[in-house]
Amino acid sequence: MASDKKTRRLRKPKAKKQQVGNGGETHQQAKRREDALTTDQGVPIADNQSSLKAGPRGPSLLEDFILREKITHFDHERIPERVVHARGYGAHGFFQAYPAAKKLSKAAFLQDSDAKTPVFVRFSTVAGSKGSPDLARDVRGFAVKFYTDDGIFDLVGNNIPVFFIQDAIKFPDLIHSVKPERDRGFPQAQSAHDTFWDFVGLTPESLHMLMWAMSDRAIPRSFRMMDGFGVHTFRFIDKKGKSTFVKFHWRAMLGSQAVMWDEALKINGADPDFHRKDLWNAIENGDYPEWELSVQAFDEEQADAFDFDILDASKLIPEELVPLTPIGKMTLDRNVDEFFAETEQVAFCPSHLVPGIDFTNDPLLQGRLFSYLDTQLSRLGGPNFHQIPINAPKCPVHNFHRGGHMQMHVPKRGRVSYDPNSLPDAVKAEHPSGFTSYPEAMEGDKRRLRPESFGDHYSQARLFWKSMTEPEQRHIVNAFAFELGNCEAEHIRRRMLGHLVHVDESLAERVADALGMEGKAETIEPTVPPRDPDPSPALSMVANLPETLQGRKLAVLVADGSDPALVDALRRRGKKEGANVVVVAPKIGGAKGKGGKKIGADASLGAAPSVLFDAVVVALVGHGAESIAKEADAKDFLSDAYRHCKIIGRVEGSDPLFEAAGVPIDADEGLVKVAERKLKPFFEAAKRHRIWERETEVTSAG
Ligand code: HDE
Repeated sequence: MASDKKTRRLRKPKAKKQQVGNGGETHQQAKRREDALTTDQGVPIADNQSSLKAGPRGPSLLEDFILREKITHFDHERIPERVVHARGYGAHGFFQAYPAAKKLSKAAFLQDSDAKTPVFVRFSTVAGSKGSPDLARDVRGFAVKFYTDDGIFDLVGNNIPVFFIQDAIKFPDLIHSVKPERDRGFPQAQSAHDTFWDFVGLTPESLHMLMWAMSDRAIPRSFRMMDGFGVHTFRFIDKKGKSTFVKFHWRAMLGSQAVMWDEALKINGADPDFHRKDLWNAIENGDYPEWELSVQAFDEEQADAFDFDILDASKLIPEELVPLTPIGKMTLDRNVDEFFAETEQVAFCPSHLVPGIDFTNDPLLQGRLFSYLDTQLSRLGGPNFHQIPINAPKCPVHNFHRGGHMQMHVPKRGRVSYDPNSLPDAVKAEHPSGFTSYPEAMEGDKRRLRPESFGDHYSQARLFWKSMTEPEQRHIVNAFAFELGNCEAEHIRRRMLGHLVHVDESLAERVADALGMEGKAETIEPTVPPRDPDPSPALSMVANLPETLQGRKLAVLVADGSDPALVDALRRRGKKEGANVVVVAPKIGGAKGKGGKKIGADASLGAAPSVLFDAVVVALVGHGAESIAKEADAKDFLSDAYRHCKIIGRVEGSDPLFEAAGVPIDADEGLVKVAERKLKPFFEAAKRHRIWERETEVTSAG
């Protein structure tokens, strides 16, 4: 009986009830073979909607190679994320050298100022995993791949010019301490926990970098508004073989800008893709971001005269000591076509170098030269990762490497795969202009030592602190208080306070005060007593902020009754100033403006809090103003803009919202009246970005 039932179930239903494919009529069939959906083997697929079954209700058949191929490919879609810098975003562009560059280096891409060298850049955070939010407090990676005529040059830098450790052997310890704690698997993308502060507190060489990591540099406003640094000292080699030491600097043409900590926290909630979206949109809109590449160039004699070691990556060279020499400009003008194929598979290696550039003996750099090639083997599956299009040089590649996982290259037929050779199909030979290492003299005993010249851990931390403006110092204090406040172990906090005393006593006191730990600093004896360097004004972001609206985002808050003519005028003026004006209305469908005229919205209030913008205009009138003033989102929009020290334009009629949000209409020069014929004062003020004096009025939390 049972088998009878089974036969019945499998019996073909009557033709009219049978469903084939996705239901026939709605499915667009490709008209031509070239447009056809195919398997990976190129076999055209007739039905991509249903798996192959015995009867309409199954079971599925093992022979369904189309289903199995599709699912198998899907199962293997992910590759291991980068062990550090997992969260990142990339774009294509080009680099053009300035004429001055060729005097310093014979590198092919620095010789011709008319030539455009293609580049690919990937920006990243360090600690978080691939899905972590963009605005974590963290160092940002700034890695540039130059596809030069002489091969690939990777400048794999960060947005901070120094590093936590001096020797590569400490890198796994540093990273294990900052990553989620081993037993509990949290926190994600955060240095604010015991293990990180335990490690750095016991590693005083990290003090200088900690000052940078606690500063606003670690919460950039945009990748486009972020400087980059090569960190290590490199060498440039000129045509005669002369070596000049260089430190690489990328300067953002839009200026170096940051968000505030409270903004960062809120942006992570409102738009965790804030940075990647910003870069993508800017490039799509044709606002191509640019960076100038400069070097600090110096010779052996100058290097010997510095009171720090140029091989120590925890030190920078103040620009007042060695000024920047601009050598070219990079423009990013093309988004990727496929995130995975390009941004995820791009493989940077500091060991990718071209003739005209060379390494130094910086022990951190030396370790990196091994690490990156090694990590690509496990991430990308084998030694042929250079054949993936994003990694492939754009100049000829010839050698006798053979085979390996996923070998794509089919050389011309021949027998020779060794060198030297003399058979007729013999191919490429060594070339006199090929890469040669700078013949630096070497001497010394083979030992595991830190040089004494690496011993001063506090002087440059102090240099950084002294170079900051008042608001920047305030933010550093608040960041230390936040991070150490998240440490459960009291001895870890006390130890850090003990280190801060050597950076600056007032810094240590302010942090202790914020933690409620006055007088609790551990006594720490520095190995080398700190010096008291002169400040380096070039290090401050606030002091060097360009007064511009270029690349910034302005929100105009409207509701029913707002004036469409004013909104148009704001859009036009914003565009002229290089800003992106976004109209925010209670509903994405827009508002019914004055005279019944529709005002289109770019975003709804719930989805576009003011933390996503650099300045705001509140353009409310009449009953629209009265009703929006009752909404929590609207009150937060305005009170946050105020708290974050932004320039706020106020259109007459908006007062109910100001009252409801508790924002005084004339508290300071950042609150500016706006009318259709009175736009200039607002746009001029908005170029200042923030009114820092307001910060202490509003909150001590920064
Ligand atoms: Fe990295 N680093 N790093 N790093 N690093 C990696 O390589 C490493 C260091 C930097 O967008 C990894 O491909 C060691 C300093 C960037 O794909 C890995 C040491 C600086 C990126 C690695 C350092 C950097 C990485 C992980 C101490 C600034 C992302 C995945 C000796 C100058 C590149 C990968 C991208 C990535 C090792 C220290 C910058 C594991 C051992 C200093 C921008 O190889």
